[in-house]
Amino acid sequence: MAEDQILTGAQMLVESLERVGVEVVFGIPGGAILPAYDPLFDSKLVRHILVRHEQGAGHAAEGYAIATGRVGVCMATSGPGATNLVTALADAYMDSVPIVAITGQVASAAIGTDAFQEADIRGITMPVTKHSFLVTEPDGIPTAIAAAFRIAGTGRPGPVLVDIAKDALAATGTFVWPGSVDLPGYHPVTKPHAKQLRSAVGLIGEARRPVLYVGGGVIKAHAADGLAELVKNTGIPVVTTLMARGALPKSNPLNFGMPGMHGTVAAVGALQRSDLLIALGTRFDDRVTGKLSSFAPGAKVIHADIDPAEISKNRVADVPIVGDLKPVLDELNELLRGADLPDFTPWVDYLSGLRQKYTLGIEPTKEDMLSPEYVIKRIGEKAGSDAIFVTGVGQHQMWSAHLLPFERPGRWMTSGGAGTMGYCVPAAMGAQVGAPDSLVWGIDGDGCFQMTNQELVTCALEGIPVKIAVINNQSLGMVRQWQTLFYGERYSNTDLKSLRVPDFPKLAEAMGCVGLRAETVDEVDTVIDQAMAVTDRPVVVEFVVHKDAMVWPMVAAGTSNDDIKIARDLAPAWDEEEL
Ligand SMILES: Cc1ncc(C[n+]2csc(CCOP(=O)(O)OP(=O)(O)O)c2C)c(N)n1
Repeated sequence: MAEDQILTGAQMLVESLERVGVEVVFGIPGGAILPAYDPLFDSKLVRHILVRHEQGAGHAAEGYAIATGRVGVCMATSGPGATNLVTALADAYMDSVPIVAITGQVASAAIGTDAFQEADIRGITMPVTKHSFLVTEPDGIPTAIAAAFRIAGTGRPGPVLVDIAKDALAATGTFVWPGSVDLPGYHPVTKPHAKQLRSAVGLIGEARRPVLYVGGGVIKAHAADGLAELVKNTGIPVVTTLMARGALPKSNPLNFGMPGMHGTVAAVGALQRSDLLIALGTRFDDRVTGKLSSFAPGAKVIHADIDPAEISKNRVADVPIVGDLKPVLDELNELLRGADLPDFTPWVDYLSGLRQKYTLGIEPTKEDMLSPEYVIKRIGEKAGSDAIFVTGVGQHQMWSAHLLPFERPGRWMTSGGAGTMGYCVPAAMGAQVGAPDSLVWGIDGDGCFQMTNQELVTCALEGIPVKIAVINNQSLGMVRQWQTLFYGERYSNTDLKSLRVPDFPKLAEAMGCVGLRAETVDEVDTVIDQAMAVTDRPVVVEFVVHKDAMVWPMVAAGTSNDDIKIARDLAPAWDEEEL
């Protein structure tokens, strides 16, 4: 389309979305956004996927963004449509996922009058968006869209809201596409400071027990290759947080697994006994640090992150490095290539000993019921490391984080920061849209699944053949686990009674999916094979599992990582003298 044409604001919106390269929008129309849906109907470039709940649109945009490395897009009308997006925006904000949410707003003259379906969505979402715009003139739409995509996808990625008044969509103006987007005050620092990098190398040279504490930022920065090289160059052990599973292959002997509340003994021990944390794209989250005052007490800290606000937020950094992790790692590798580093072998041997000693065995059944860990492990083994895995939140999420085959970055999607139940099904839908040729397995809890499973209708009708495993322990398992451990086994309101209500396979069939169920060990592989043979429809597989399985190891909330338990009332022996 030629520049300087007279268009409606709605046409400008669609033209702008096409210009920034949007392929797909997940959304639901309504009064205030309706003008935008009219030209969208004609777009040859932008596919609109009509979801069943706006929260689903938001998580789908997240799944799409993670699967493709692009900015995901969701759209909703004003008021309740927009407020239904809030959870997904908060989720994307906590996990630094680049999405743009476009919402219709009541006509500009009615803003502030409690008009029908009016909600101050900018105000509501201000704490959970990287930035937001309220557009009240058609001419403001192209600039807002260009800026929103730039902000969402650069620096530390995150969600951006563009709220557009209905009259701005309906009115006409001259379409002018901004050649460059001028954003005063927005200049993410990407190039790390050379002096800081040299200081980091100095600290590494003095360390005896260093650990690479790797967060999701490494994956966001597409810096996994640089990390692999750093590990190879230095022999420094690695722990990868929940968001960083896949940043280094799980099979790498220097990968000691996930730290944190449900981390491995080796990973938690590595952090606690370290004398140097090299923290990369991670934020010292309380789920990793446990009681902060006793976290890694003997360690100096090198902290590299693209967001300066993260540095020294929870733990003071001795060497702060602000920058994009790709150049950070490339330049560190350059400085460390051929460097004469201390021998870290005793330290690595100590951690390898912990890993060997505290690897948890997995039994297929417990009291004749399937064990959830066994089911999840089998799904991972049969799907393979090229599959994309998406989870809900709870016990099944933690078992997945331990047991799936993480060999590549960008194949793992989970709600880490917000811990949003209901994330799995819609995020898997978005991932499958972004990666149509990939095998996408969602691993969900029976509680989580009941929050957003209606998006399987969307999947069935739109030809999005995700596979969802419902790990049915008939309870809100993670909460039940806390009740077992900390509330004297008083199971207040965690029993979902979901043995046959809902009947998950029948519910799946009703939504246009294939529905399967496994209750015995023999059935597990059979139903996984059957599910993988279906390529034209979504599949839901219910695995009926034991409800008393617990996630171990565990650091109780608010306690020190030193008090990690490997089973109820059972602490690891640290064998300090071996260090
Ligand atoms: C939206 C939302 N509500 C409540 C919670 C609190 N919560 C965390 S885990 C959990 C239980 C999840 O149950 P289920 O989906 O069955 O998974 P399981 O733990 O049994 O594997 C709850 C209620 C949450 N994280 N998110």
